[in-house]
Amino acid sequence: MAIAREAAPAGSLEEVRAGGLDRVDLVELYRLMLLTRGIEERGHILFRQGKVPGSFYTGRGNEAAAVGVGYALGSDDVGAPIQRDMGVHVARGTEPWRIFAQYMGRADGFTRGRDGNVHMADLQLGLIPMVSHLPAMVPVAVGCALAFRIRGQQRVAVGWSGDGATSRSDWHEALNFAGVRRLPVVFVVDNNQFAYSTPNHLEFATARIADRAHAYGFEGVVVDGTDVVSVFREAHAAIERARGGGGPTLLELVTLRGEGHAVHDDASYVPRALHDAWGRLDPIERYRAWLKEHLAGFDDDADAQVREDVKALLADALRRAEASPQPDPATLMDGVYADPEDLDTPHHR
Ligand SMILES: Cc1ncc(C[n+]2csc(CCOP(=O)(O)OP(=O)(O)O)c2C)c(N)n1
Repeated sequence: MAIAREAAPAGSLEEVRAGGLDRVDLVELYRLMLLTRGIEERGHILFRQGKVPGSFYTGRGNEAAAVGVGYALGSDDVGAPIQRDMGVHVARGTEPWRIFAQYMGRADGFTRGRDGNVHMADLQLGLIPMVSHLPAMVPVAVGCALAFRIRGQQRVAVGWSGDGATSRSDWHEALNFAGVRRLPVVFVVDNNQFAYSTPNHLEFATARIADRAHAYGFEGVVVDGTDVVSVFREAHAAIERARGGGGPTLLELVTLRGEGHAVHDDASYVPRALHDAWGRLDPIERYRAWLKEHLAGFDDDADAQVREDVKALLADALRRAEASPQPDPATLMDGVYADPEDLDTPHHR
């Protein structure tokens, strides 16, 4: 039997407003999800055109989970998302043209052609670029939270991992340390039910991943990751509780990975019936239906307007990214090693 609390669904407009989302927010969440999917769909086309070096990963099906948490972050908070969380970057205000430039390894990408194309983040927006090693972003988020505590800052760190990554010991060490110190950190698990081809029932023996929070002294919550309003509500509550000294929360956001692990994987190991059942829970379709039912004035015309705006923005972003040059080979070693004089940590002074 599960120990973790199960989050309530979106509910009525009154309940959603009471949770801190007004009309502008509600339409913006929709726009951000469309933008997220549009970026990844166009990225996939660029890949097929041979313009994206390396492999290509998407978070299809995870748009509500990523946008919902990204939108709940405060302006001084820090996030360490993973490869399924393009929506966090988008919700935080990352410029789409720079994401396309990143995909194509251009000079205006965040890593200027270095490293994997989704190992990216705009540091200016309080996001930390991921590395491949699972679940490396989780201890990093805990380190940020410890720094905020030591400096006396009212800031919160959010660390993401996949479901498979929660089987690693460093994930448990991070949660234990954060629980012991009651650090201002929120752990988000994008539970898309598969770690590459390994299904949930071969990953953990508890009923839910969120049940594990109990062992570390804080609350775990299971959230329908296809319901953007429910995700926002839980993320906002957890972040503000952490800011107020209430310690960590573990949010398990449940979705189904909408595509293969990456473009090389046809995901044929995912049972057809499961795939079809979750296909009916597409987060964008669900939210569009919710808006049309609950938000007065959000009719087909209003919907078409948002979609047209997103389309135009992405067309412009692609043009701008295509015009970005390839990185100058002479800069190859720039940013690979830090000079001691660039560091301000005490032992480097
Ligand atoms: C320490 C480590 N071991 C193995 C891998 C190879 N690897 C990359 S992604 C992946 C599956 C990750 O599954 P999950 O955490 O559920 O995230 P998802 O990709 O499903 O979103 C594995 C095993 C890795 N990156 N790091």
